[in-house]
Amino acid sequence: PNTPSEYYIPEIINDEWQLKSNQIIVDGDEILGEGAFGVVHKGYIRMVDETEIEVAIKMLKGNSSVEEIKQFEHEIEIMKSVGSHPHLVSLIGCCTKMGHLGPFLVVEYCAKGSLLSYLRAVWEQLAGQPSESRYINTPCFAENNHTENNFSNKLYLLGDDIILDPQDLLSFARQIALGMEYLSGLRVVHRDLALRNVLMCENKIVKVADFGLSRDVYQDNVYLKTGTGKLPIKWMALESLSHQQYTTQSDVWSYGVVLWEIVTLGGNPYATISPRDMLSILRSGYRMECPKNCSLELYAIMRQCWRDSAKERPTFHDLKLMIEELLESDN
Ligand code: ACK
Repeated sequence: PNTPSEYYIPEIINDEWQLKSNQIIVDGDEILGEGAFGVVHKGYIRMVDETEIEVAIKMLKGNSSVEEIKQFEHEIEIMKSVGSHPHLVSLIGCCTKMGHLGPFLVVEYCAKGSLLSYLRAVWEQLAGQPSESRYINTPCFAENNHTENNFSNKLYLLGDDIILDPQDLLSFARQIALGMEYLSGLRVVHRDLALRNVLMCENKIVKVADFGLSRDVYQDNVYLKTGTGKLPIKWMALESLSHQQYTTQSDVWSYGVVLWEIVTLGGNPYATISPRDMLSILRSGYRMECPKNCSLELYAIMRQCWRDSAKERPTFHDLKLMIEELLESDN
């Protein structure tokens, strides 16, 4: 039940992460993302030497429930305990006071936004127009399979002058596996690993974000409302759908869907299947097909991630090694 937040007085943890409000400059005009109970703003942090660094500031909306505030505080605590890793979006500071801004969370700014929107932009450049189904026109891993189109092996992102090639796609997959290997080593389960939660920085560096459970529903159409909140059904492992079990091995299942999203340049998984039918369809043994232009080797990795039995799926360490092997053989 939603209790109004005015009755909730959060604990103020005065540690080195606590920021003072005069250190923070929120760019009120620049909203990076807006979800059901939170907003992500672009902002700046003023350092002691008066320099300013770009940051992303995640804050709750005014009408949040106690449950939402508690979840948010939980996310902050998880981020504090995780520390920094090159492939995880790291915490810069926070404010747990209920001020006119607080509580809020300050994380590093990833200039290119989510990898999902980035790859969809690449796809649109290629195809000339948006489409719900992005199975085709993905010229990755083109040597060893049935290419329908004669694209060159490089993808050009016009306007930005960035060239993206098949190696880059594998490199994204590797970087995500590295971040997840670290997170799983700390026994933190992500629960919402999906391309929309992978952010991109300069130099084709990608980082896993939103690992504190307080997921917000920035893309309403992919989360299905259930008794316990909204769930990203099409990224969820069988045991998460059937028994609400979330483990590192269910994150591995989601990683398999992420691989599929990368290869299809931001395709919609199980596009023709209703979220309500997902459990029975997966139980019947159905899995997504090999996307056109995806190598059989990479598809075999996805299929291992989607094994019924959680313990038979690879670990993130195994996945990192498998992707590295593909990267080497592609050279
Ligand atoms: O694809 P986007 O523009 O990039 O839309 C999402 C949106 O907010 C909801 O998550 C953007 N976003 C979130 N965190 C950050 C961040 N740390 N740096 C840059 N953009 C971010 C994301």
